Amino acid sequence: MSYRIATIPGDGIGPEVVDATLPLFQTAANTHGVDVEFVGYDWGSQRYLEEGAMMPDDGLDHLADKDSILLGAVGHPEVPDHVTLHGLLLPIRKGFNQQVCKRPAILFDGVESPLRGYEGGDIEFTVFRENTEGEYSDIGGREHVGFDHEVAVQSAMFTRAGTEAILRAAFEAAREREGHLTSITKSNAQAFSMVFWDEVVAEVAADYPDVEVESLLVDAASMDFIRRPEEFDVVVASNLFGDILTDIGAIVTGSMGLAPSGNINVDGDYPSMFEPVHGSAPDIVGQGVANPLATVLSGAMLFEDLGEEAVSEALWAAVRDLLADGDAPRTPDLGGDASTVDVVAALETRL
Ligand code: GGG
Repeated sequence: MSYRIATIPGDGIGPEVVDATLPLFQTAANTHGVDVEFVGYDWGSQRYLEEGAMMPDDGLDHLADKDSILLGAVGHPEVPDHVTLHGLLLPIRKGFNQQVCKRPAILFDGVESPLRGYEGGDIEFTVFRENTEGEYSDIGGREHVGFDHEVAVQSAMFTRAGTEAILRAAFEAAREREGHLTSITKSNAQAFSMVFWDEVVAEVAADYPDVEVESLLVDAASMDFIRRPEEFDVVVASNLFGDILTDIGAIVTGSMGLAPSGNINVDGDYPSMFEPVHGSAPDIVGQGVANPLATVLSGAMLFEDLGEEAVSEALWAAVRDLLADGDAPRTPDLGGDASTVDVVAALETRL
């Protein structure tokens, strides 16, 4: 098989982790008889500063004919965060109907959790985050700007189709793992959207009698991600709650630098997009020490999504093996002093 994959390195450490890992993906693919062509797009904050837009008006047209998309990071000290998100990341997620965001949190062998008493293999869950609506809906506005009576309104929109799509994806995953599902809400306070969410959970659950369902308020869930992370299996949450919870999931499993994600177009009409959960990390940009493993695992998820299981498995196995080896190089976020390229080179030898 042969694939064309769009790459958008983006801002900050995005180009460092994407540029370093593309040859690794090429090797993994070729080793398993898969051809890959990477088509790069230098969109992001630098383009915004020079031309006034993060990507061209017809940006989605450039991506639409690709088999998949790999993105690095967005965020720049001189560009407001809402501009970077609304100028690049969100138009792709929404424009390509990537309703399902899948974010695994795994405590790998050889990685230390900041939580006492946990070791490799103890924590492994996946958060399914609704990805195109909810609290990220572009509905609202500002009035009377600059006056004492200035108003800002931001509405959250939950559609039946979007809510059902994320819930079905999560229930399917729970069934496949023979596991259980935790639905996150704030339905005690948000009596419209979250009560609706609970109702759709109950409807969808009727189709999955084999899946045990637990419901948690997001405040309790945030606490329990730290207090009892080993008890989670498949977690499903709205756009904002999912974003917040996945940062907690990343840190309790050792580092933001290990957390991959996939933004999935479930009906296959448009390309899906894969990206490390971490942002552009301006504090370490240019030092060459960004952890490439979240990008490598995002690539593994990308190949799995394309149906290239062998390539995906090879990348997962290389990462597992590297982390389990106490003598292997690791970047400073994992307590080592290796560079991004050292880690990629050590992975290359394991493919
Ligand atoms: N690697 C993706 C990235 O740069 N994310 C930055 C971010 O702030 N994302 C917010 C979100 O995923 O909603």
